[in-house]
Amino acid sequence: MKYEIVNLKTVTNEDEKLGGLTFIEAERDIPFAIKRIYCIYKTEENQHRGFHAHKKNWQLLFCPYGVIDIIITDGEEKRVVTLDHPSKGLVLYPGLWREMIWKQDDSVLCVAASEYYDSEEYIRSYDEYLQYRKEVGNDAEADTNTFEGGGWITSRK
Ligand code: T46
Repeated sequence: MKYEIVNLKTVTNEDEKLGGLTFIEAERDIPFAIKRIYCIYKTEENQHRGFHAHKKNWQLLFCPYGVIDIIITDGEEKRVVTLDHPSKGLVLYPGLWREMIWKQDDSVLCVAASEYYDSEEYIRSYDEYLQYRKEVGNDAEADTNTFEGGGWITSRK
């Protein structure tokens, strides 16, 4: 299952009241160029979102405020990655089914995506997803990008 947990570069201030700063450089810190960024906010604890896979999109997910569980599966294996610090990012290759659970009120989910929005590249039915994986196999997670940057803290499992 192709995903990466990445350590996003973060600068903290000696004066904690000033807060922190996290930044991401496309194609250096993450293995794709960014075409789109969106955020999900004002979501209450225990809400579930997602329930889809992308056929084309590479995505970086991170949570600058709060705690969000990201559940990912390729239809066989399942992993839960908890985004609980602004410096923790999750890179999802295309072809993975994902669900998100808000573990804290008002947690913010930020997503950087490799493609412009296209509703046609979503799979929103889990049965359809399993059928897609059956037909396409591991090519669903095709590793077409090359990446020679740094900053990974753990690699795909
Ligand atoms: C994901 C999770 C975390 C757009 O017009 N452009 C966009 O770039 C996006 C992301 C959405 N929209 C419109 C399409 C829908 O009418 O916003 C509405 C809500 O989007 P959606 O139903 O896709 O929301 P979620 O929570 O199912 O999924 C979204 C992202 O689409 C998805 O990629 O990873 O948030």
